[in-house]
Amino acid sequence: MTGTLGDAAATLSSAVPDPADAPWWTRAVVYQIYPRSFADGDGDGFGDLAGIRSRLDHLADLGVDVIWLSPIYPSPQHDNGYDIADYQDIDPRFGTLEEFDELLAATHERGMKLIMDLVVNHTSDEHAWFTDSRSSRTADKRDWYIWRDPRPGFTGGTPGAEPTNWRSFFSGSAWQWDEATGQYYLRLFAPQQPDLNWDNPDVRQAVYAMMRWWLDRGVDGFRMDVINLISKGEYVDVEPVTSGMPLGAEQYANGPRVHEYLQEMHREVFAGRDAELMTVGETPGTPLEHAQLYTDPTRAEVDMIFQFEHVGLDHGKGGKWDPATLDLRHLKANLARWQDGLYGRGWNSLYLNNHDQPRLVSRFGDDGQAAVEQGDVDGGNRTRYASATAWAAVLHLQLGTPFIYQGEEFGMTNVPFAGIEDFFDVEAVNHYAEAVQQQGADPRDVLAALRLMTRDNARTPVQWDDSVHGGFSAGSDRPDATPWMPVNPNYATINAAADRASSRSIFRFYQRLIELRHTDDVVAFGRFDLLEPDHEQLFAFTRTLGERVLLVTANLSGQACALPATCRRDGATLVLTNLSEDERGETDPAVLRPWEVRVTAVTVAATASVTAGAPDAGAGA
Ligand code: TEU
Repeated sequence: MTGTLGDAAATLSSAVPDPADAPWWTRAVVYQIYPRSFADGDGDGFGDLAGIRSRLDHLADLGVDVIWLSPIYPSPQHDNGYDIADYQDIDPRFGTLEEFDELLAATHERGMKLIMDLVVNHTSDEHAWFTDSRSSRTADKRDWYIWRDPRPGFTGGTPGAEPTNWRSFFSGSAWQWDEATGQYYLRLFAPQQPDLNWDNPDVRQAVYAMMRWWLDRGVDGFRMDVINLISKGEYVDVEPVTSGMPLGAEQYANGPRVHEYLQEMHREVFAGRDAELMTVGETPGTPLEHAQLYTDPTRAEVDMIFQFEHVGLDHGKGGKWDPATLDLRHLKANLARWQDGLYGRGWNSLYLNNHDQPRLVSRFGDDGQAAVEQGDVDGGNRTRYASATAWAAVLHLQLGTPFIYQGEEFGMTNVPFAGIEDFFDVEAVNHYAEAVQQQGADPRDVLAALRLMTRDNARTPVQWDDSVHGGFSAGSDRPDATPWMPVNPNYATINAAADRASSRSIFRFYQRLIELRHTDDVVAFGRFDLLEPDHEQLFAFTRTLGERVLLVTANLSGQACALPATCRRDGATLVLTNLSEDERGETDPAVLRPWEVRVTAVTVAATASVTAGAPDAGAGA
């Protein structure tokens, strides 16, 4: 393991945040926008800043505090913008810097903050830095990237000549042959995404200057893309290990100088203004021990990270493309370990989906699509509502900062992709090519895995209403513009307008969860304690802050389940449920219905003091 864990761990702080002076983001909820697919303001079938601007009130109504924008910078879009050709401008498909400033102002006017996506482990191969670097071996910026000679005894560009046996996240080797200069460059992702050499101080200073430029423009922080991969170790072959990370990761995940560079970044970019800002590091392949280092406030690295262990528990031995059934006990154990492990030491982010993961309700819940196909639209929507809200509650009522991915707030589902031609994502397309064409896998098996796990499940246009293409271009002068990616065919019944008009509204349930985090400090700061860890249907836990205890009990299955005595408290007050008015009337305190969530509160000192008539517990229904 790299990154000097030992001695650093000894110096970790252990201070539970005091609600009185805790950072603002400890009570915040973040909403992620994937601009390509959020809303099309100019009728070209491609999402943009004008489209986002036109839907800001949807976010303000939801009650979120921060908007995270996935990349909007000039990019050839080989990886949908995560291949940046110019860090200090806006891709014309999304708009202009002026439009960005207007969007930022409109966001701030609504009391929300906006954080940008910082993608600095790699650039686009069309970035001027790389154009210079690949121009010749003696180019000024040659050392801004990672170049290596072919493996000794091999002719460059031939199989096996790659400097090490490392693999890319997007299939194939992590090295790209450059005929012109006769060397390979490292690219952990696509060939069009060469890795920057962070050991070069000029690279770091150029990145810090760019970050300060955006902060001076008024943005409120950054989501940092694969920030734990920036410090590489030894460029040597490695033995295959099953880690969910590509071959070679042990040489660059949480590398030797990563913490040093993040502390330097904090000094150079955030020092003196970090109280108003928020940073979240995306850190695939990061164990809890490193997370404690990254998020320990006394170390001044990042405020929180995205851990990946909990979104890898339904990956079989063959990794993400070998889907396996999720065992709820494993997920509970993992989340509880992170809740305990960062309590008073760092800070968690809370997410179950984003632009890289399948849709939450389809993956973890029951999206009701099977029932709909049988003609039972109501039944399908009822199940989708119940399972989406049950999972939302168990996620949002944990300790940490919740992240909502666009469309999650009204239960968008995975997509019934037919053939390989329906996929757009470089990760999926490359995997299919490698598995079928190179490894001779049965295309039906590969497609079945792609349908379940592809990132494209998260990338279809947002379904605003039941008008043409789900209203994706409704705000433009060409509302029937053909979207860059087809809208999910279920948009006629699953869309924001229908959900908000429904008696069972997932949107209203999220509003209630966000309101609870804003108003009840036991949600933002209470200690987490898991109950019934071995129960296969039930996810139950308490949150305790002083005398106030919140009890969360959720049946995360399609079958009713008895509520153990450990999960019942006398004199408890109902705070939140996803049951409708009439269903609540027939509730059996000892049984949870399929996908029922029940949140109650007690005051441990004197139960009598529990506030009678707590605000309307029955959100959404
Ligand atoms: O993702 C990094 C990352 O871990 C993912 O590639 C992940 O391994 C994969 O999606 C799981 O299937 C970040 C961005 O979020 C992603 O969209 C980019 O493609 C990637 O970095 C490269 O910038």
